[in-house]
Amino acid sequence: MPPDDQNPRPETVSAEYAASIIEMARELGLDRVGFTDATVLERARVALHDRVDRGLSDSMGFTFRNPERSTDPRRAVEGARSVIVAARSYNVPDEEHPTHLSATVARYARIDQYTPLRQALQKIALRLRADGYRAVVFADENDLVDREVAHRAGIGWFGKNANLLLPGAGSFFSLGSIVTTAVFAPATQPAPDGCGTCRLCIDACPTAAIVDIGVVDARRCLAWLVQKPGVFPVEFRESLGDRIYGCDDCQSTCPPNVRLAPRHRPRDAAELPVAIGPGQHVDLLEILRVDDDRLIELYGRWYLADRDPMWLRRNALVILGNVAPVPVDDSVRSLLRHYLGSDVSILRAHALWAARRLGLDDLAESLRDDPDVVVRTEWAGPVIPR
Ligand code: B12
Ligand code: SF4
Ligand code: SF4
Repeated sequence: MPPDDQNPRPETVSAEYAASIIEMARELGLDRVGFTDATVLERARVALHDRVDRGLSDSMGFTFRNPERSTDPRRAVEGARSVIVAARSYNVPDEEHPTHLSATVARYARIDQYTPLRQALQKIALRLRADGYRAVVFADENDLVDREVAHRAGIGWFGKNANLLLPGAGSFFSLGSIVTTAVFAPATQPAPDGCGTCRLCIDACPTAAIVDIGVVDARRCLAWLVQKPGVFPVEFRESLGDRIYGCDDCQSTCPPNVRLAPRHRPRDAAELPVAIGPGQHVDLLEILRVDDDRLIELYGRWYLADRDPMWLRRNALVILGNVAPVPVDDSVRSLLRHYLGSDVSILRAHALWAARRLGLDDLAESLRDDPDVVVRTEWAGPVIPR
C-alpha cells in the first residue's frame, strides 16, 4: 500500500485481525460480513443522477439529494480506506390474522431491526477506534448507498426487484456499514447472479413499478407512496390494498425468499416481542381513533414526513375504503362521518373517496359544496365501488 498522509497505519490488516472482526460480528448477531475499498461508488452515482433526471426518484431526498456525497465513503470519513458491510436478517415469522379490521405492515417495519444492527456495528467501530483507526457507522442513512457498497463487498447480488439477495439466504436483510481508515483486503469476486430467467417479482408488483431490470419507479412504488406527503395518487389507491407501511410483494414472491422463509429466522426471534415494533397486523380503526401523541408512540420509528401522523391516517382511510366489509357497520360509518368533518382537507378528501367506494353516498353528500380545491378534485375523480 502507498503511504497515506491521512492514515497513520496504511498497511493492510492481518488476515487474523480481519477474521476476528468477522467473528465478533457473528457473535453480535450479524449474519454476513464483507469488505470493500472506500473508493467512489461510480455505478450508483450514475444511477442516482439518471433516476433523478428521469423523474424516477419522484420527490425523494435520501441518497438522491446529494449523489456526490452518498457515493463517496471518503466524504463520510476523512482518510477512509475500507468499508465493512454487514447484513442482518429481519425474517421474523408471520403472525395470525386478527379478527378485527386490520392493516398490514411490511416485514422490515414489523420490528425495530435497525437498532440492533447499528448497536452491533457501533461495538465493532469502538474496537476499531481502540485499535487506532477512525470508524463511523452508517445504516439506512443519506450518506451512503447501502446496497451498492454491499454488492461491491461481495455480500449479495442485485435482484431484478433491485433488492440485494444473499446467496442461500434471500433478501429479508437490512444492511449497514462501517467506513474506516483501517485497510481490509477487499472482496475480489462479486456474488454470482441468482435470478437467471426468473421475473416473478416484476410480474407480481401490483403497480408495475419495476420499470426495467433492477429499476424501480418511485412514482408507482407503494413503499414510497405510503411515505410520500400529499394526496395519495388516486390510480394506486385500490392497489394499496391493506398496506399501511411498506410493501413486500416483489420479495414475498421471490423464490429464494419463499424457499427459505420457514427456515431462516433471526437467531434472536424468540426475544423480539411485538413490544419493540407494531407487528404484522395493526388495528385499522385504532389508527383513525387515537390522537397524534399515541400515533407517534406506536409508529414514531417509521419514516413519517415532518413526523406528522396525518399521513398514517390518510393511508388508513384509503385502506378502510378497500377492506371495510360492505354494508358498513356503525363504527366505520361514524369514523368516516368524523373525518368528513375534519379541518384538514387532505383527510376530508380521502374520507370522501372511502365513503363513495363503500357506497355511503348520503355521508359523502355533506362535502358536496366544500370549496377546498383538494376536495373538489376528489369529487371529479373516479369512484371505484366495492
Ligand atoms: C430510497 C430508498 C428506497 C426508495 C427507493 C428504492 C430504490 N429501489 O432505490 C423506496 C422508498 C421505494 C424504498 C423501498 C424499499 N426499500 Co429502501 N431504501 C432506500 C435507501 C434510503 C436509498 C436507496 C438508493 O440509494 N437507491 C438508489 C438506486 C439508484 O439504487 P438501486 O435502485 O438499488 O439501483 C441499483 C441497481 O439498479 C444496480 N444495478 C445496476 N446495474 C444492474 C444490472 C442488473 C441486472 C441488476 C439486477 C441491478 C443493477 O445498480 C444500481 C446502483 O446501485 C436505502 C438505504 C441507503 N442508504 O442506501 C434503503 C434500502 C435500499 N431499502 C431497503 C428496503 C428493505 C426497502 C423495501 C424492501 C421496504 C419495503 N418492504 O417496503 C422496499 C423495496 C423496494 C424495491 N423493490 O427497491 C433496504 C434494502 C435491503 C436489501 N436487502 O436490499 C435498504 C438498503 C435499507 C437498509 N439499510 O437495509 N427504498
Ligand atoms: S415494493 Fe411493492 S410496489 Fe414497490 S416495486 Fe416492490 S412490489 Fe412493486
Ligand atoms: S423474483 Fe426472481 S427475478 Fe425477482 S429478484 Fe427474485 S429471483 Fe430475481
